[in-house]
Amino acid sequence: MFKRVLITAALPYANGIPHLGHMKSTYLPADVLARFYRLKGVETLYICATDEHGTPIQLAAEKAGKNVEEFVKNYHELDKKIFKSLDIEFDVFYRTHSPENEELTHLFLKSLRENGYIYKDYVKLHYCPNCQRYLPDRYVKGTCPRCGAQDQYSDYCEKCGTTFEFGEILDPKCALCGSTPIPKESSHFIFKLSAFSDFLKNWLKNNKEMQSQVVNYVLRWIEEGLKDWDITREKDYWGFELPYEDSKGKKVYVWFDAPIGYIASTMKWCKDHGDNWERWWKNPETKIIHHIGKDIIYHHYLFWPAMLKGTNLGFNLPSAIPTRGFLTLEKKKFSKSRGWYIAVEDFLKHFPADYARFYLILASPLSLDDTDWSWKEFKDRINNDLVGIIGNFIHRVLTFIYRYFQGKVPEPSEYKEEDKRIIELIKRDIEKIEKLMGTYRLKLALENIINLAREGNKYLNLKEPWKTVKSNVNDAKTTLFVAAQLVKTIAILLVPFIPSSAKKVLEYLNIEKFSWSYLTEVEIPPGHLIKKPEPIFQKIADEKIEEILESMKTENK
Ligand code: B3M
Ligand code: ZN
Repeated sequence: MFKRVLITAALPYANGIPHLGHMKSTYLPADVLARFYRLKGVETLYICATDEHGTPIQLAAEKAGKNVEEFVKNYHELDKKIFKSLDIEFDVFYRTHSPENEELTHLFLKSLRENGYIYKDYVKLHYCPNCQRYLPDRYVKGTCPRCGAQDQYSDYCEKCGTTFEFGEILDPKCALCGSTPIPKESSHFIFKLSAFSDFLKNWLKNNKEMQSQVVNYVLRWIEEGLKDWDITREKDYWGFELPYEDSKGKKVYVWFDAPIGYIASTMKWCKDHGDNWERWWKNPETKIIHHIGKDIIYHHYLFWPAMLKGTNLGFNLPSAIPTRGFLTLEKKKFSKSRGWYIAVEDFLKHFPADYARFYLILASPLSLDDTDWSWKEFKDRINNDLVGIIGNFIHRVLTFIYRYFQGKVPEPSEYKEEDKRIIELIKRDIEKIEKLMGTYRLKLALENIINLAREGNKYLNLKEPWKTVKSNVNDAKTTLFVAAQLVKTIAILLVPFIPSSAKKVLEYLNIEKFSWSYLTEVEIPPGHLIKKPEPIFQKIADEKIEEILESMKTENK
């Protein structure tokens, strides 16, 4: 059994702002899970940071005419705001260009080399004789040997999606000055990933919490043979220096220090809170759960566990790596450059954060499959499920209690079949939902909560307390007592998903303190006074959605 959970979400690069697609695959599921564990009273840390090194960021800063340190700091602040606006509540949102991360990165590099997992080798690189410098992949452009597209980076063709090895790109040119680069050798440091094949295979096969869909992929990669990994870049690269005497000022590749940023950020939190970071990272009682999108499987299922293991310093390995597919927008790929995406800020101009959280979780199965954001479906889910089923049930119960019983939860009499059925259902579903959440199946958990409210509405329709209040007041009292328990249950279960709305419901219920155990251990007692309820959710008008769809068309002409 574990005692505490450390939850991470992939670190966003500090040259762009996460949009709803990123929220869906990574930040929101991780946030819901963190809120779930906090509610359960499990010691929880939810960790994130900006990922600040590497060539694309260096290039973006240059283009913006900014000093790169200033540039990343600016994005760090922007990202922080965006996450907050969607109620994504990190315990710490730190940075990879930090002293803690540098210290840890050096520790990793030293121990891995001492243990024989990092070796020096010579690699061929593009060198521009005119600029007198080695050129990173992104600084060399040429023609794709596969599809013939011109002006492609030397490692990747954006037209046909092929990745290239050194020397494959045709007619390479230096992106800075246009001259033809020549191949030149440089000494680099290589991480011996191949040495971890057996370890990784066993670890993946024996870990019951790993997503089998992903594990199958990764095992196939291992079968095909793992290649060692060049973790060095040249002197003028934006990144940490290597700590070796024989490294001549060369730099650490961004993907080496980025995951170490998870530990560095924990270290930072611990420093600020008088805690010991090793308690979180070197203790089998801590469960470490990384949330990622499907494009970075290789790094998290192979490189990262191999790095942790290879240090021999007693680091925990990840317990689970929930991995999700991307979000499409009206069945087309999100693309920032083409304006085909939804910025969090734009969404929030029209709707509250909880509406995005609600719909995105429903679009967020624990699966690599992409799912779609359709504005029409968004409207339907909000209007039918959130407003029509959940909101309606809650509001009916609260107003009946307010109107017929002066806001006092009535005293029940003997339970009949229908009443017992609801009480049983509550008990059974709390257990079921808890299991689903603990195994990262948040979409199913939320659907189950919607279903509970649906059952609640059926129950009210069957028992008709608005009629029985005149003809059989004891039955009306029993109904509303039981229904009040269900409202409480639904509200607490919703706290991780739509925290601000769920807390509003709890406020109307006049419940100040609550936790997961309150679900099963505490009943709202007869005589408990509730507050005057107001509807929590508003329906979305058809015109609003048409307006949004219209503006997307004009922006995308
Ligand atoms: N910065 C973002 C990405 O590739 C990358 C994640 C790092 S996680 C350690 O999605
Ligand atoms: Zn050049």
